[in-house]
Amino acid sequence: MTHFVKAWILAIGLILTPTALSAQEALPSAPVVEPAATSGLEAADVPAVAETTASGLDPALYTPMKPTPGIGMPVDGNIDFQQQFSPTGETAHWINNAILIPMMFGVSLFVLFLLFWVVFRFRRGANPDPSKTTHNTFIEIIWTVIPVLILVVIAVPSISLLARQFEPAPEDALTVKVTGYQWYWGYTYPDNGDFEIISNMLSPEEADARGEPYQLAADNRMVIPVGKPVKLLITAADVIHSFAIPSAWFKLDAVPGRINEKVLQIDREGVYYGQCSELCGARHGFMPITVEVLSQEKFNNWVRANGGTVKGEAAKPAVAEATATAANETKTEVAPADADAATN
Ligand SMILES: [Cu+2]
Repeated sequence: MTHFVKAWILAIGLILTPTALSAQEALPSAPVVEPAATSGLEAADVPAVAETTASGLDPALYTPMKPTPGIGMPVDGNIDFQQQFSPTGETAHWINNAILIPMMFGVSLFVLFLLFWVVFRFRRGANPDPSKTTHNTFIEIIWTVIPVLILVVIAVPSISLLARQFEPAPEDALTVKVTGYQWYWGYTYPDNGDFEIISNMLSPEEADARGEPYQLAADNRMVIPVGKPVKLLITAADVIHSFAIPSAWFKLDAVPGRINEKVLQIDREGVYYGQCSELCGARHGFMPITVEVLSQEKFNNWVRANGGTVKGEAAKPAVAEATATAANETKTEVAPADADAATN
């Protein structure tokens, strides 16, 4: 009887707890940092009404791209990984689908077959006089060698993939510093005048108005050029966060007092979503990551719209874009000799 009473007390307690603890629900989605800190020049002069033009940046230079449904975001009912858009992601996805899953199926079916075979063929009724064999050298070699071969087939591509994921970026790669804060992200562009983008989650209404998925969409995006390795320096200002973009096969912890480095490369223009992936406090689930991948030319314009400087170009914000962009195409010639030396 006491058991019964205890169980009921526990059950009622459990039912009530979530309402008491759901601090996340109670908190408004208002950003911790005022958006004015966001983007240097523009933010101050743009009136609040301009919110509807999304970023508040000069629309002649940059208009936020609409995401493609099902690309760079989770898809309802999908049991596979998200579609991959980075070189390492494509390899990893291929290893999973072409090597690991067939092997898992093969091994499972083989073991199931052996099990049924033993159960039916060697049951007492069918096999009244069992064999007394205790050793069979040939079979013992087979069941050692085959699993070893299976492990080698898995190890070779997966270890080389692991190594490739942590290869340092080329010397001339664009650097973006990513900082995790409770509970939003900051993106600094040291190669482009060191401006910082503060990125907060959009409210359901704002996300809807912009045609973006709620809880994945952010007001200001991290923008990178397409098809180029970008060096991300990842850190945090308060507690441990984790910067993750599933469709780029990217995840790295953001640790206060430490800078973690990893290359991010996305080979298709578009919008890609991610989330903080290290439990970091009450609003951990509300600090999404939005990455917009643009052509080099559009990326340069975005940098100018933020009052930044384009690499290899004198600090003269918002001049004739066409000539400036043309000059930029040759921007990688910073120190070719050094770059070569570093890659070798
Ligand atoms: Cu976090």
